Amino acid sequence: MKVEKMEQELKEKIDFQKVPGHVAVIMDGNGRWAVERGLPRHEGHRQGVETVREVVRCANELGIKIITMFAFSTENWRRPAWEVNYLMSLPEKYFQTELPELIRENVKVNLLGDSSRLPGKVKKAVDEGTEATRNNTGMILNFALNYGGRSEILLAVNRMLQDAREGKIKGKVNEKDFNRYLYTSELPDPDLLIRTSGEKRISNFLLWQLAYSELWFTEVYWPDFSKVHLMEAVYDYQLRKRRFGKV
Ligand code: V0D
Repeated sequence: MKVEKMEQELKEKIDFQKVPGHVAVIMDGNGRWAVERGLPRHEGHRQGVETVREVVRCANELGIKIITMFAFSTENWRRPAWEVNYLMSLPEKYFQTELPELIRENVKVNLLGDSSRLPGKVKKAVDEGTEATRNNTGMILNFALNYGGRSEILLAVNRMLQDAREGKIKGKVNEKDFNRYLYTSELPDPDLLIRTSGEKRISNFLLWQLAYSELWFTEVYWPDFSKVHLMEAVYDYQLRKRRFGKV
């Protein structure tokens, strides 16, 4: 079937009053996509940025309020230096091409992760991009960069211990108190997690926040992921919610 027709059919099935408010995405399979085509791995990452653009546009059209994309994990430093170097050039490239549209579309870009340990030029690019969209009030676009779920939790625990030593914490802490110490303190938990490329794991992404999220997996590699797949995921999410509501 033609893509336009599939998009149209999905658009008619989706209940625009009940789209997931926060969608998290593990963008997996860029390297494999390239290697299967006889291309160098970085071609997969380059194509992956194109997919980010299309998915951000589509999420905005669907009325998704927050989208959080796993761009680089704390474990990814173990990759070959040339690949890490290439990946580290992407935030700057991304903002060079996308910033005008992000501003026009009123999208606010945020970073989740330890940005203090990023190379200077990456931190600068990210700071400029987030600063330029700081006052935007539309969709929130989070990039998890140098992010790990367990380190996020440990960072939260250690910051909490510091506050306790300073006498700022009285008695026991609850989930709501703990939430204030996470990178996502200002955000609701994801309603839906999408992972591409056939892997069915969380891989240290948003460990605390994904506790109650719906999980949606596809065999499709990230560079081949498109509007149709995002709409399928949203539609499937709505089917699950409807079934759940009936019990
Ligand atoms: C490669 C597929 C956007 C996944 C998408 C540093 C891996 C393309 C960004 C980005 C990457 C990050 C921060 C920011 C703006 C954009 C990005 C990396 C990799 C690793 F503020 N895509 N992207 N960052 N890929």
